[in-house]
Amino acid sequence: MIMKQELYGLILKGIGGFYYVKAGEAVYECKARGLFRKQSISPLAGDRVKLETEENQDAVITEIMPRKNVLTRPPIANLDQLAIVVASCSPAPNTLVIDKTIAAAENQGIAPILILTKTDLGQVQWLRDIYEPIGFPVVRVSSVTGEGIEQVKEVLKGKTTAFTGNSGVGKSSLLNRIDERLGLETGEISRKLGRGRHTTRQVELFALEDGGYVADTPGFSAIQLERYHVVKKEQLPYCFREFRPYLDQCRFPSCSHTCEKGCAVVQAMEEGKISRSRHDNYLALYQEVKDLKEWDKKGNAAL
Ligand SMILES: Nc1nc2c(ncn2[C@@H]2O[C@H](COP(=O)(O)OP(=O)(O)O)[C@@H](O)[C@H]2O)c(=O)[nH]1
Ligand SMILES: [Mg+2]
Ligand SMILES: [Zn+2]
Repeated sequence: MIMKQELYGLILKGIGGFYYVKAGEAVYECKARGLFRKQSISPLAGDRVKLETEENQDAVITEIMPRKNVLTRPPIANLDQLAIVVASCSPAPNTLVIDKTIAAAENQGIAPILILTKTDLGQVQWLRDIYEPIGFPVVRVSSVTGEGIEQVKEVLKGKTTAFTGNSGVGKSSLLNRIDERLGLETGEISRKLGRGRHTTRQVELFALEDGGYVADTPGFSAIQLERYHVVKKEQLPYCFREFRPYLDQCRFPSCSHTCEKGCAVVQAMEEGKISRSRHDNYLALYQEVKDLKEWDKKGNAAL
């Protein structure tokens, strides 16, 4: 008879003090040791953990493995990619939210991908013109016509990806098209049929048929996102990847790349090598973080 067993697994979700951990093909309902609270680290979806199981007792998470990265909005660890979902219309795209989210991902070394939904309603070429030249993949999809669904499946294969974006952009609809087993609640279903099988109140990772994991996340409004500081001002310029080639060419070593004389970033923007929209959003984010006190910054390295 096995008395005590030690296992390694992946946290799929945490809810009400319980964590659901996938170890092999089984999912264990676990509690976490008080230990983590003392270290002010709480287990997150995406965490690789060590478990102890004992007969007739709750399984317990005893250790969190070192994280390769972590986001606070959405709260998740160890992502390969962050899929930033934007609707071509309804709700209208907001480039400040997009750039803030991209910066948070870049700051953690997570690859941002843009997914442009509702292409049946509009095409928004101007968004592609901003993001494709910088090297961000922009996948266009419609959950109505099926456009781009296969392409998204390809992008997700074998990777761990969180979907983020304002509520109503079509995240859950898209994920349902990718894998119908997910049965995520969408705007329409909740109105017409009541609750779907899964509501998106917390982050939950799902194993995909073709390998890899996806997390649907609760939608955040642009205003909610405003409350989360992106990155420290020293790191912010590096989180705008197209600024990087210019950063050591400014006249002043302390250049903030906002308005200084001899700023190579501003000059590149004026010459059309950096998009005005991206630089404008850099200015807005810089204003947000420039006066933060140290204690304000703590724990806010991610979005
Ligand atoms: N026209 C159109 N509507 C869509 C599309 N995807 C989602 N919707 C609608 O947009 C609303 C919000 O979708 P939902 O998936 O719940 O968005 P979420 O909040 O981002 O998860 C629902 O009424 C969907 O039916 C699409 O590709 N085209
Ligand atoms: Mg949803
Ligand atoms: Zn500069």
